[in-house]
Amino acid sequence: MILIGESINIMSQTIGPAMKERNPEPIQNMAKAETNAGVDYLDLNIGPARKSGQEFMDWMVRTVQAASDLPLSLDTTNQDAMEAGLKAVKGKVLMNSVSLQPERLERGLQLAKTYNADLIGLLWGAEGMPRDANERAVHAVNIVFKANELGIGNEHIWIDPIVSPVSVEINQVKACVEFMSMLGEIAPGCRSTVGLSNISNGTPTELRPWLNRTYMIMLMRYGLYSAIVDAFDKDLIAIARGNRPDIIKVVHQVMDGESVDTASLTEELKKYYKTAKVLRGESLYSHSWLEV
Ligand code: THG
Repeated sequence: MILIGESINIMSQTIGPAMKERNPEPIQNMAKAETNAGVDYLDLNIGPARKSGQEFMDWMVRTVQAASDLPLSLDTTNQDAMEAGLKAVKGKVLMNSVSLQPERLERGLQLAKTYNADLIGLLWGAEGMPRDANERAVHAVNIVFKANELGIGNEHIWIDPIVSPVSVEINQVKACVEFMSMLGEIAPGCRSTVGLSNISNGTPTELRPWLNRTYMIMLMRYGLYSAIVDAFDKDLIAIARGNRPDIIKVVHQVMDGESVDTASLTEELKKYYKTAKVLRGESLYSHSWLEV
């Protein structure tokens, strides 16, 4: 799987202020730390960047590329900033993202074409968040069709079905997995990605990794190609790299409705079992789901 480090991000309490002050050192240190943690791309999330977006993204690209050789994912809704980043970047690049709002779609696809960039096709429609797997499917077909019209091949499109927090709406958690299981037939040859940590937004910090890792395993089962992740979660990286088949086995057993002898599981595997039950919608989410 392709892993994209999420930590260079305007919302971050440590990196956000450095970004606003154009202070390169903390950002470059973070870029190096994520690179050493073993991810494949770095996401540069400058947010909406309504003010001086072009200068901001240009500066971010140069700052990070002076510290890391990894390819970048340029994360902004400001299309002028996106274009400035695409101009500044050296090497392979991913546009994060192109969504289906009419005013976004056309220009976003044009930019991808012009700069020969891969793009994340974010399944956010004219009416906002898709309600279920079918609405996601319709959006996916539409964005792939429009991209193909411009001569952009499916291998350049990374579909993002939009992960939403388990603490908010379990049906959306299930819909995202269901959609992943359909994607290969809907858009053959397309790649996929998710903002994985979205699943645990609003959850106590120390518990978030259990949700992130378990949900990743569920999506990986249906061919998830990449994910934007916390590069510093060592167990998550180990799972993504295929080094924890024991964990994957338990999560698959829950997905298949197999009965699991929980008494024979280690404390660690029990946590994955409980978390998988929650993410399947078979136990109710609460902040103390690992205790019950
Ligand atoms: N899809 C796509 N891009 C995305 C998302 C997506 N980009 C943004 C986001 N979602 C993915 N990136 C993050 C980055 C950080 C966090 C979650 C998702 C996060 N950070 C901690 C927090 O906010 O509490 C820690 C912040 C800090 O370092 O202080 O949760 O869905 N295409």
